[in-house]
Amino acid sequence: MVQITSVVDYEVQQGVAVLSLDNPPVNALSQGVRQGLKEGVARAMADAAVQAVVIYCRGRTFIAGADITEFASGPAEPGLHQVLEDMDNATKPVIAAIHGTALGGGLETALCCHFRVAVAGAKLGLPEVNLGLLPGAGGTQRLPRVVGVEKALEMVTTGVPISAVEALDAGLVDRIVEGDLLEGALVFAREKVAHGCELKRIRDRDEKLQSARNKPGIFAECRAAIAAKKRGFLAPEYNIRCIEAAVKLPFDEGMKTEGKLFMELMTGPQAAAQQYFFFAERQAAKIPEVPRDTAEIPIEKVGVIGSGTMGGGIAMSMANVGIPVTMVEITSAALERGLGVIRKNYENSARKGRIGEGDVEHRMGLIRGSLDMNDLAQCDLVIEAVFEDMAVKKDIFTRLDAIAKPGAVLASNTSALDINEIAAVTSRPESVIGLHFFSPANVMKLLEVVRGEKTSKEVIKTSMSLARRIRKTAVLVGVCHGFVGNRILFMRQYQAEKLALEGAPVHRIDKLLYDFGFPMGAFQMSDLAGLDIGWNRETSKGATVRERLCEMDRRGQKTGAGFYDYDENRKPTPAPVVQELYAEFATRAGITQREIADEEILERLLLPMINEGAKILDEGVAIRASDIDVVYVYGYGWPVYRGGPMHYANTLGLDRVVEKLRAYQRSGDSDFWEPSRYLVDLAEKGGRFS
Ligand code: T1G
Repeated sequence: MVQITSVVDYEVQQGVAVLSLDNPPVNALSQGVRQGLKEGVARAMADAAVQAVVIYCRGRTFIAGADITEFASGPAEPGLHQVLEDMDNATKPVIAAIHGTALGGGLETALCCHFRVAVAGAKLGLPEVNLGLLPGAGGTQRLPRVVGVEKALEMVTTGVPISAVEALDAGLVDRIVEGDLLEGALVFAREKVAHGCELKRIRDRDEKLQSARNKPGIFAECRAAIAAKKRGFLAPEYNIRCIEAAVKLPFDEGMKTEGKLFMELMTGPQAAAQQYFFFAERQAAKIPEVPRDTAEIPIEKVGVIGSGTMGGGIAMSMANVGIPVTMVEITSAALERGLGVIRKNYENSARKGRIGEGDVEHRMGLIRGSLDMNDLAQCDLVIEAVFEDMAVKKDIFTRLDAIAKPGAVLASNTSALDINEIAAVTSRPESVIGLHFFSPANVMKLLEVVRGEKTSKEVIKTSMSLARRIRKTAVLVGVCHGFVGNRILFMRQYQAEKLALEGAPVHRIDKLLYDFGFPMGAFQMSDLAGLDIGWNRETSKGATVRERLCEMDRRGQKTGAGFYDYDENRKPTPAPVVQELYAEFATRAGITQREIADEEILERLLLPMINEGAKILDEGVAIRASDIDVVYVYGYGWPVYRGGPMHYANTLGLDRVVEKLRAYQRSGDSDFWEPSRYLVDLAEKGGRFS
């Protein structure tokens, strides 16, 4: 065995040179890996005793891509292109032995091997689009030559990997290896040597491109298919253009197109934001004061109190990963309704092919309904998801405290109320935590884990781990009204209301947020949630536009009208009555309505969000600025290609943010616009949100 670099060694086993990579955690293509591959291939080509080469990775996975941590500093020599060029020109068979995930530059490396073998559980993909990039080492030129243009378009624009079995069918993998991967790869290599094999390079294959030349419409179809989901993103379109180049241009010309478009993306703000977010999402899982070896409470049985929209969605989140749930309601009608909605959701998913037919019954079988809270006595975790009223929640936690077994985690799904106040009615505040799911709870990725003052480290660790298990991204936050997400949202909604009063039409306010990249605007979002949350006809006094709309039975999408009128497909159209109401309220408030510029509208919506984020950091309610960004991208639809409010503030420049806050402060509402002390200090030091 020869150590070529610290992360690559070389050993000849009966005529086959095995290049073993060992660069934890994911064998990313660091400088040492690239150096080792380059020198290892050269050594094998020069070694007369070597008749074939196997590229193998130790640890959890085959190469998972370029080393993203190197992007900021720029790759050192040898560049990946150089390494892959040598490999592509190898004069002896080179076989990639794949397990785990061959992603990005990892798959591009495997595409420069003559053959690829994999274990059945392996996955292969080009997820660069998720980083705001495109495969920059020949992936867009080689992949379509192997799997065909349609499949390649799907893989590069979605970033979703395919299984080894699917790859075998598509011709991307030559053999699925049973048993030991390296052994299987060596057997495959020796067969190739024994029987002789043509060393045809993928770059020289054209048959699959030819069939695409006869179907020029496939690119337009691909663009149409992703238009809605990828609105505002640059990378998907650039990936498509590279695949188009592969079809239209000779290989080397196509490579030039790929290189040019790759650099345009790599040097642009969207890639920077999405690469920032890649690490932000992983940072959120790290809780400095909760060591990795903190004990976890095993969660085998979950109880959910409430079978409404939230309770039902939470129950589904658990059942989706095989965790049995007891869902408690107070009336059988409500319980039946809740279970009926869950079944309907599963049946819809099965009809769309998202889950198998058998999954419907299997998952429904995991959710047991009950009208008796005592049925929660053996649950390891109970999540309360009832009406957003402190008195109701206190009553439930008082009863739950007497029923739940010792050590059970007692969680509230409250979206804003004080977890400490809820914990205080129990004898075990150390076991009480907030698990704030976002609606629909079985779909939205974000889970705000709200720690009380007395919540134990074990309960925090358990909650963060459970989030991962139910395929959610958890962000640990502290107690304040609205925690992180809603507290920041209150600021945006407050300004949206003021802008509407001052004369900005609600549909224009919403369109600016939509064009910024949000899935919908502030008023459309209110219509979706329902204007009557917390509203009561008996006590309503018509004191706000929202109350007046509720009194007019315009309570949002569910009543076919709210801030907008909705057709049978829930398509919104501006409602003149809304503007009339705002004009009436403006007059009553002595406000002279005016034409407000787009720039002012957008600044007044977004800057208060940044300022509130700074206050949240200053108060320690969030651990780090990037956690706030994770909350906003996964919980509120902030466009990931803008990174999140705190990353966006960095791109604006904190000094500019403070200057604009102060300018709005001078025009009134002084307390609201007062810049956070933390933000001002950071800006004065020329700092950024880290
Ligand atoms: N570079 C550097 N670090 C990486 C990394 C990468 N490519 N991928 C993962 N990590 C770190 C991650 O930050 C974490 O670190 C640890 O590994 C475990 O990751 C030229 C330009 C492989 C499916 O986009 O999708 O190739 O927090 O928590 O859930 O065309 O990581 O432990 O310190 O995610 O088991 C293309 C990105 C790059 C793949 C494993 N490749 N990675 O998931 O673990 S661009 C990707 C993933 C490129 C070429 C282009 C996942 C995973 P820490 P993890 P996981």
